[in-house]
Amino acid sequence: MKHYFSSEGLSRSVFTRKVQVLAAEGQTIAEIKGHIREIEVYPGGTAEWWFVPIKTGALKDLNCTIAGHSEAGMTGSITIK
Ligand SMILES: [Cu+2]
Repeated sequence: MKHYFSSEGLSRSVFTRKVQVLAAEGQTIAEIKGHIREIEVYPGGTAEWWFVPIKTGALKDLNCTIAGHSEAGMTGSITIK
């Protein structure tokens, strides 16, 4: 099942260096550069978000935006110190 990693607060608190996309076998298949707010990850895949924090904060808006997933507990918080 695919999932989303979504946090508007994180996107506003970091400078994204790149997002690296890996296939199920582990090899890199794409690198994405620029402003990122949400990443969709498919079954067996991996996305690595490389960033530099630019401000501190306690972010409570991490969630999966697929219908029913946040309600099922796919939420989280991020602390940048
Ligand atoms: Cu999900």
